[in-house]
Amino acid sequence: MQSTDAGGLTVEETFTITVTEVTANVAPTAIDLSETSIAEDAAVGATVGTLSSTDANAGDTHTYTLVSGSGDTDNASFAINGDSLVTATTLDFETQSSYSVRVQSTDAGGLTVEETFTIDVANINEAPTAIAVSRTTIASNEAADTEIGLLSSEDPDAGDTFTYTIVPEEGATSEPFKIAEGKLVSNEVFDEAIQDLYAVRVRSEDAGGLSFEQVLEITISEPNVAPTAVALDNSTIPADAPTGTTVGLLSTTDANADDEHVYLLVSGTGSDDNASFTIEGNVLKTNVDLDSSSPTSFSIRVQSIDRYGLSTETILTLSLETTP
Ligand SMILES: [Ca+2]
Ligand SMILES: [Ca+2]
Ligand SMILES: [Ca+2]
Ligand SMILES: [Ca+2]
Repeated sequence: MQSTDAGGLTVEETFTITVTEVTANVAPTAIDLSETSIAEDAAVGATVGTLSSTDANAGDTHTYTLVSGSGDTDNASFAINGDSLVTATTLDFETQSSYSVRVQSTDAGGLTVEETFTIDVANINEAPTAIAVSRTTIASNEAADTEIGLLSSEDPDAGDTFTYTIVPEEGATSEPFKIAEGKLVSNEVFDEAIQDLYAVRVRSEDAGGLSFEQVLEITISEPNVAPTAVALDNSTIPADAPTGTTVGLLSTTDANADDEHVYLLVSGTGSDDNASFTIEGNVLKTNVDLDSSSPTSFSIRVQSIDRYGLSTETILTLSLETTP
């Protein structure tokens, strides 16, 4: 640049002009969550992950909020603490394993972007909480190794598996019970006249090695006797009876009030029509299609076996209703 005065004298000087580009603020374009999985049972306030934003303005700062909109289903179960997404409730894998939240990032200039995240709750193993046995009685005089009942466990983890052991009484010299294949089994011959109630401490250990102990009470009942007869509550089959029609319910006469019975069609005298019927539990059903062209009288032979293996057999006569 040159400056000339009134007399024509000049001076020159060089100036450097720096042009600074002032970039306008633009909205953030994406939000990132550093971790999208958290273990179940984490304390309330536990950090799921850290939030960060993609923003063309270098050095811009961002604040995060949970906002309503698509994907906000589980916002209430979480909170924002600074730039951390944290839990606002205890997460239980067995109750809900996947959560959805909607997060907004607001930059220093007030421009925003929103994004939806799926949070997976990871399963952790939890200890069993209860033990049960399917039967709590055994008859006097039964041999050792008699099955008492099937053991089962309650456990928060679906599909967990369990190993059972007897926890001996301190100072005990013998153990009246043992466990075989998940069943509580007798280890001696009981006599209700001597002792009619026992307590046995059982431990259940789950597949992950966590365990629970519970005392089960076993009652000794009167000696077993064989059942004496099988009865059917209905012996008339409807006129048109397709395969699978229920005929009636089977029951057993047995002096042992709390006994249980399994029914079978067995060969022998009176078993002529066994093939036309089938038994499911204590329900007698037809095993062929019966109609007006079928015989009208049937004879079957049914065996009832009690819990300890004693049995009786009865011949039952059935008739097919004839259409008038
Ligand atoms: Ca910005
Ligand atoms: Ca679990
Ligand atoms: Ca478990
Ligand atoms: Ca019996």
